[in-house]
Amino acid sequence: MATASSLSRLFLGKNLCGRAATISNTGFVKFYSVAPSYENIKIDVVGAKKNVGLIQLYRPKALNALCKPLFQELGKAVKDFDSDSTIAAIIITGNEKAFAAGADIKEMQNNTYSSNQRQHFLQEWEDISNCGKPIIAAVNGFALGGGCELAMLCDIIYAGEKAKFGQPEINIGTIPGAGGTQRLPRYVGKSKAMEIVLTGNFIDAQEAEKMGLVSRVFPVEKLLEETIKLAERIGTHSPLIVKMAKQSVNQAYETTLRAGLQYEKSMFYGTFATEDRKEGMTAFIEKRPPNFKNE
Ligand code: DAK
Repeated sequence: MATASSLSRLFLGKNLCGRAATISNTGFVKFYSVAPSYENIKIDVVGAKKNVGLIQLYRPKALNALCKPLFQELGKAVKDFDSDSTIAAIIITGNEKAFAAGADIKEMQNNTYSSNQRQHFLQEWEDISNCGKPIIAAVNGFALGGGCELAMLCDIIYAGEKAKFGQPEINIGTIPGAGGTQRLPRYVGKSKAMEIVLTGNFIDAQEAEKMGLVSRVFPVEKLLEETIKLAERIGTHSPLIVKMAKQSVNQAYETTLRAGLQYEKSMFYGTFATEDRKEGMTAFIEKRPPNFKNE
């Protein structure tokens, strides 16, 4: 069993600005200093092989409300990790109280229909779904409105046992705008999604897991450690094939079954154009671990 100090050693790394970082005994990221270019997020590279990009939403006083500058920083960090060949997977997390309590209500309070249209309000949210690498949401605390939608934009959601999910936009006279009415029914079915969207009620982590919104629930202090383990496990595979698998699963949400199956078959055939597929099968037959080259 890993001790707190061995875990600290395991995750001891350098952030992208070359500064040392570690995780505290409670499992939360404790940065000795903040990357100077970011004010609303913190980034780090973690895992034994330093191949996991970690993004922590960091507006604790506003429960990580997703203001435009935060989202611009998040979009840039995701893009940078996506194009960094040493990174296998990305984790987005918040803090113990909040993953994110939604888009920033104070920021949008005086918006109008025409200003939203003119300025393509919150358009940058789409950047996250263009990421080719797996993104895992590690959710502790509130994931509400845009916070829940951000988690659903990720490929896998792990939750701490005190996490709370919800689409409470109805309470403030609006409706979800980044997938709450579209992705949520695909995760949990129509009746549950309707209940969540029309009441604004929160659901807890255990219920979210039962519904299929969350894939696993952990004690609060174990969440980040377990999420890093998951990212590291994904990182043992060929990045090229991981990307193809992610694209293929995503097709299930974008198209008909027939078109999706066709897409999957083309991707499967496509893996046979890669060196990594050859290496994977050869290694199996030779009874040795594969040495993937991302080719
Ligand atoms: N925006 C701004 N500030 C927020 C906030 C938010 N969403 N949530 C919390 N805060 C701030 C509070 O104002 C408070 O600030 P001060 O008053 O101290 O300055 C501080 O965080 C602490 O909050 P509370 O005092 O309220 O804390 P409590 O523990 O009592 O309550 C709570 C926690 C999470 C239950 C409560 O804060 C709450 O109900 N928050 C609002 C949740 C919500 O309604 N979220 C949905 C927002 S609408 C789109 C993309 C995204 C979206 C739409 C379109 N496109 C791509 C087009 C998303 C829309 C939304 O998310």
